[in-house]
Amino acid sequence: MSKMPNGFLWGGATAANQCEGAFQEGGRGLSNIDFLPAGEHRRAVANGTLDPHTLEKVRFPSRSAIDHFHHYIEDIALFAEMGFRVYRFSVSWSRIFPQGDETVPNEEGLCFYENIIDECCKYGIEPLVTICHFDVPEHLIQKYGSWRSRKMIDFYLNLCRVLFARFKGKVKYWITFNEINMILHLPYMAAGLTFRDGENRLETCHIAAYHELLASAQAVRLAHEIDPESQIGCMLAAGNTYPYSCRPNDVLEAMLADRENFFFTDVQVRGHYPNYARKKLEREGITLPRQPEDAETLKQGTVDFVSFSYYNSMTASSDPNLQASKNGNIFSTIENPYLESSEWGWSIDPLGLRITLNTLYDRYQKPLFIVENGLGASDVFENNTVEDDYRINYLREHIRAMKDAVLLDGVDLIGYTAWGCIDLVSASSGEMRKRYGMIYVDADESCMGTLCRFRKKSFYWYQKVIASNGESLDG
Ligand code: BGP
Repeated sequence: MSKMPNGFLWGGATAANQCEGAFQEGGRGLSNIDFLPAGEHRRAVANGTLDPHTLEKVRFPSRSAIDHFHHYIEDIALFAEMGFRVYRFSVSWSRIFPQGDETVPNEEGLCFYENIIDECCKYGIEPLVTICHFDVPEHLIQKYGSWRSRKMIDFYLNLCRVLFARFKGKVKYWITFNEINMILHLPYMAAGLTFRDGENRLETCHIAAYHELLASAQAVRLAHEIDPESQIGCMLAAGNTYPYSCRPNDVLEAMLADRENFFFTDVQVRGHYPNYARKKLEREGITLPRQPEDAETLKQGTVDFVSFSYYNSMTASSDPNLQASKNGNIFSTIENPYLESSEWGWSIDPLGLRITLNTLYDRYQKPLFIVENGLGASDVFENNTVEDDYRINYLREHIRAMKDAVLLDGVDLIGYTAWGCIDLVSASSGEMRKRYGMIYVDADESCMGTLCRFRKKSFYWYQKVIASNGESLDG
């Protein structure tokens, strides 16, 4: 009994902005991600404090990335060879609506995604489509101020309508927004938000988040109307926060930190703002631009499943002397002395995945989907391959913890997609050398190279894991 249940969806995940490149081909318009530079200014741009248009002599890695746009046939063939049953990818909004506020979509952009989906179907791979993964058309940012404007809901729904209608019967699983909680941490990267001097950032972020939550709820209804078979999910950057000690004050801090994230999924699963969030907004003096029909919209648009990324757990303390010095997936946190770290300083905590799965399942009682998990590392490419035992170890331990959550604890889990199954540009750092893939891409820090694809050792290891439905983890 150490296999995953029949039909478990094993696979991998990418995002348009980190792999497609070809930023001006096929009629694509510009988007926020085209202005996220590599190097020292990236963080300031991503959090909305530096206007990227003022920068000179910087490189924008997403513009070329790994050129998946021209390599998708070969890439999907490699995914099929690994045995993928699901491939998670995102659409680039500005490929379909180059400006964002048109009424007629760009046919060339739609054809591109149709081809990807058809390639997947050819191999029996289930497409899992993220509608918006850190992606806002530049024109919508300039003209409307992005998600701070309620008009964004309609533009987003136009995109959804086109996608749902075109891919009805081919795509069953959809995700409305990637890591929706990221809007509070990296508002430009996550949602195209920049701020004026003196503007109340927190208020703007919460207003924008409110619009995204309304948009997500309406997308769920729309998907079900167009295709009653479709399953539509929310997506959270997850990972529980542990109390630094068993001091009740630390336990409280950890609970409050978790709520900063759960608040989004609480709305998307339960259909209303939880009391703790209402109280917090009240205390912050933030008034959301509520309209009379909104409460019903949120109530009617609850999701079918809860998907999430998991890279690391976090630690909280009430002791002001303990600083959040440790990196993690976007959030910095207090170092947990019991855990080791990756090269990029993210803590490694496989058991934390079992804890997160159980927490989410206890909280929501909805099917879960792990749609990102993996190790970013700098690989040594030799003899046309990479001996990436460190990646295999990371994945093995996380998959083991996932199996315990499902087979011992009874968590209902739809699937597991390893992040960056093919090397791609890192979201937080913009680096190419922070690689997650089981497929190596010959591209240097400037995304230059032959762009040839090579199978790493982890490719063959994951192939066996999938073929044995999770039974064989030792290679
Ligand atoms: C998540 C994003 C992904 C991905 C991943 C790894 O936050 O959804 O887009 O990039 O983290 O992070 P990074 O690329 O910063 O190593």
